[in-house]
Amino acid sequence: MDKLKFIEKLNELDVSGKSTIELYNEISALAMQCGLEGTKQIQGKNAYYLSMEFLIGRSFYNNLLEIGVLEETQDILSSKGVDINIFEEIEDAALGNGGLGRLAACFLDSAAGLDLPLHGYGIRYKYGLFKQKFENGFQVELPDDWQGMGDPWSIRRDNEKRLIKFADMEVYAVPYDMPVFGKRINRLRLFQAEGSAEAEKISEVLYPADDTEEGKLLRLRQEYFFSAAAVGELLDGFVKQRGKNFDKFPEYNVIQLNDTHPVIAIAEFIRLLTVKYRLTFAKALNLAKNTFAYTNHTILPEALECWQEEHIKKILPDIAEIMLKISVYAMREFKTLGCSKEQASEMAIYKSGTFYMANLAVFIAKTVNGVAALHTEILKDSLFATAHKFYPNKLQNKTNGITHRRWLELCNKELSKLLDETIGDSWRTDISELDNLKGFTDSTVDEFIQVKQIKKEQLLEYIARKEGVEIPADCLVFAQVKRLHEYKRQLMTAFAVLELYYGIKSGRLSSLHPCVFIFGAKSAPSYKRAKAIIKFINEIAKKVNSDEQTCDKLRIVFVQNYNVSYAEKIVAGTDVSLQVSTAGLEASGTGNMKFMMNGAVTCGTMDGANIEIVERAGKENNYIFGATVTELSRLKSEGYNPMNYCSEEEHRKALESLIDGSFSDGGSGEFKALYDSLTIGASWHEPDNYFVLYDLDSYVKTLIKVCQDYSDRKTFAKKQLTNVANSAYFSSDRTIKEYAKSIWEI
Ligand code: 26V
Repeated sequence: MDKLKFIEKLNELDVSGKSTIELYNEISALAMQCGLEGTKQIQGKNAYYLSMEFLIGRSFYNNLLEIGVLEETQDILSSKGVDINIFEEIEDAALGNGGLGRLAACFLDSAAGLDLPLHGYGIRYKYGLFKQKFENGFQVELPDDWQGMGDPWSIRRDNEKRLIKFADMEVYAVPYDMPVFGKRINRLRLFQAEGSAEAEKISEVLYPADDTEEGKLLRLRQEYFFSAAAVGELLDGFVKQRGKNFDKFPEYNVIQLNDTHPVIAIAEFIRLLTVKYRLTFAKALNLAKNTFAYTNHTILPEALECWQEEHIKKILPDIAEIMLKISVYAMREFKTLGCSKEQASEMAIYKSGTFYMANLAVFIAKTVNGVAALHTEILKDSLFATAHKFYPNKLQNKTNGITHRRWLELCNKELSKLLDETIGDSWRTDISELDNLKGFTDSTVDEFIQVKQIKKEQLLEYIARKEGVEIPADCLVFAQVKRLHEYKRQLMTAFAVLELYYGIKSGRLSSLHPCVFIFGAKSAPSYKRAKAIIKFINEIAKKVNSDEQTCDKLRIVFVQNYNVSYAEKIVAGTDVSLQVSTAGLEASGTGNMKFMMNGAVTCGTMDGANIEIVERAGKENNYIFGATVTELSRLKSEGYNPMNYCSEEEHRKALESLIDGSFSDGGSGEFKALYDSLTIGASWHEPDNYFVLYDLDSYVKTLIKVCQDYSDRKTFAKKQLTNVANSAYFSSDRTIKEYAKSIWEI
């Protein structure tokens, strides 16, 4: 890396008359040129992360930070009359949905920072996750044309393209390489589909609608497309460098499968070894067993990939055949291990016309990991219980993490500076140094209060500009930002906030500290209930914010187009992080960690990584409420009747507001559908299957307690700072070190 050259060239740059996009492209290109100088060649063992999603966010500021020229760039540009913040109008690359994709990006960042050879493989979608806006409170989706701004951080590698074959079409996978800067430079390689118009559809959109057969096949093509391109080049590359003694392949390569989406890579690996390189099936399968590792990110059955045999046969007949062979092989192995018929059936890769990709992954992978302690226990006890019994050494826990470079250094320069002054700046390179904050003094607490206030004002100003909602800066800020899903229970927060509103209005809660609830979430375009929840919250916001009787006490805002860049502002300016999923269903959560590191307390359930957060920062410094996994399983076995939990006037009123005309769903009937889902259920589920009404009472009481506690700002700030001081564990540097040691052996 040549910093001096970059600075020299930036000084020479003529900025006059250039548009923001032109400047962005020119400065980025300069950084690429200088940043890439001295790139090391790969030696020894490398790890490869196969993922359908990489939610990298905006690269500009992050890359300049990693190259070590962010501050200089700011100064030089400012001397030329250019505010570095203008580049915030550049779109960020949203090649992912939520936590799973963002985790992949954090992992790449940490590995590069730790000098570990981890490289990503994925798809270069033409359109990332849709852009969201609200029209009359309803979500409207717009295409995310991120490449329209230029793509200065990628290098197209025409000469390394590969031909990927389907039964009915052939398509080129053309690599685009994005460097991942850190102590070393790693590579994120995204493949773009090229060829016929049909073929090019493969890399057009993230998550094509899969409610039709055509949509399902397209998704299957996407999964095979990038998995095959990745596995193909790894095998060919190995042969070129080291010859055909594949026994050595696992000594040099390990492939991490990010969820079930890329699991088809296993079948392609075996296909290539047997067909192209003429190995026996048993040998190829054995090599696969020593090469692949699998991470599970959810226990929700609807999110575990399954493929109909007819679909795979139609476009990938050889892969179908290989998977059937693996299945037969697995059944034989299960038998030798002494499995009963039922046990074998639970682990089966193929059952009556369907392939179960999670079972394929578990059978082949050397290690299978969950993403938080509770989640891993649930995998061991439920989802993969049988596999765990017969392969007791496969399952491991790797609690998620977040990169403290983006999620503290970059998004909260003020807090970072306070840390430098308090404990020295070595935490930036060795996050465990953050532990030294634990004995913080009173004066640090005062300074922290000031920092939080500054970040809050920046956030509220931004929201006022973007959303047109003014929020007083003395507010206590709550935030619930994450994908919209029923299990995450944004609807429960909506009910709770309504109860606060009615309480304030009636005078019963008149002494509450003024507060604001910030929501941010995108709903899958076809997920009706999730969209109805967005509309419901927007309706509540409209009513509450315009009520003169209460609006100096309570505000609500649902920000539009929540994304990585918005998240950077929200996590820094928030006091209370809402993490209220139904116990057992949020595998980990990573937003919870970002908030913690920026000094927000967690108000949440005993779920996912929340448990580990309060284990470290102390229950007394956070606000835990609601049913635990054990309580819920008891409740389920006894038979849960939600109507028994909303007899109190306040809860009843909140629930009924869905149907009593308090709010309008524009005549769509969607609010009634939400109401029914809670009160009578549906053909596919019991009433209130996420226990919203069960936990509502304790949720409201907890929120009131938070508001009361906040009135003693200093004591509350101590809780917040204690969270910062205990957050080192949640840096993805720690997570990556664990993967490197006990999974990848790099
Ligand atoms: C996807 C879908 C798609 C179909 C509708 C239902 C549904 C439900 C859940 C999912 C999630 C798929 C996997 C995923 O994104 N998991 C997230 O992974 C994060 C990183 O490990 C973790 O922090 C989150 O808790 C987990 O939800």
